[in-house]
Amino acid sequence: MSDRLQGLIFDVDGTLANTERDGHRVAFNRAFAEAGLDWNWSVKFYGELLVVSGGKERIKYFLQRYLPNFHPPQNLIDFVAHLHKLKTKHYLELLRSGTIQLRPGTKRLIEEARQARIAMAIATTTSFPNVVALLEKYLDLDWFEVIAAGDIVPAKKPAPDIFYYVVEKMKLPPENFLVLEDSDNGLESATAAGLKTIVTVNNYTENQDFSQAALVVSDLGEPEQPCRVIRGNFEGDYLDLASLRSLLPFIEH
Ligand code: XBP
Ligand code: MG
Repeated sequence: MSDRLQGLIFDVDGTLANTERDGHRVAFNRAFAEAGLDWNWSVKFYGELLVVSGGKERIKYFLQRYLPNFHPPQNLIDFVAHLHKLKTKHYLELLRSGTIQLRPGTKRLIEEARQARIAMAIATTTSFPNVVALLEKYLDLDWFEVIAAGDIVPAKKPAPDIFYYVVEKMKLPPENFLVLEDSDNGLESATAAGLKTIVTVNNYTENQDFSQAALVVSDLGEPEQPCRVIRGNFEGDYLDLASLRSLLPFIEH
């Protein structure tokens, strides 16, 4: 079994960019206002709702848990789909306005991986248009062999479906991948798919359980902006391909 690093799989929200607090959450609130609803998800409350991956699933969870007596003006599925369509429109506007930036080290690592001909993919719960907009704005769609997003699989994270889908498409052994994630849902999903995972935490996820991660850091770091190691065996200031390769043999297969 080779420990050679052959593929990197990136989560999007919270990993490539901190999109939730000032992106998705604001887009949801603008969609609710446009639909004439007085719902407003605060920064703190949205953190509670992030337990559910998937924007449509998150709206349904919100209604079932917090507004059980709400009667939608049409059948629930169509109502949620309508709200989510509005939300995605607002999210794309926010993204295109430059509100959201890539996290430290993400573009540097991706460009290094490209030079080294490491195969790269996206595995995200967010909707495909959101991924395309982010990658087109800051990176390049062509750099990713597979872009697996949103409803392309029947079950969203923490189910392993999205990572199984990517590994199957990439035609590489699971043990030769490393996954970059930010949340417990994402870590659980990747781990269930037999993939080794590095977690870069953010404000919403820093207190979650990452005991199954190969390494937990504040972010990928930059030479002039060192990352903070939260758990695991790494002493550098930033994660580059050499650091990722050094992690491979020490992770339980
Ligand atoms: C994060 C999610 C997504 C976004 C909202 O995805 O759970 O649902 O919060 O996007 P990941 P949508 O961390 O896997 O990138 O409204 O398009 O679902
Ligand atoms: Mg994420």
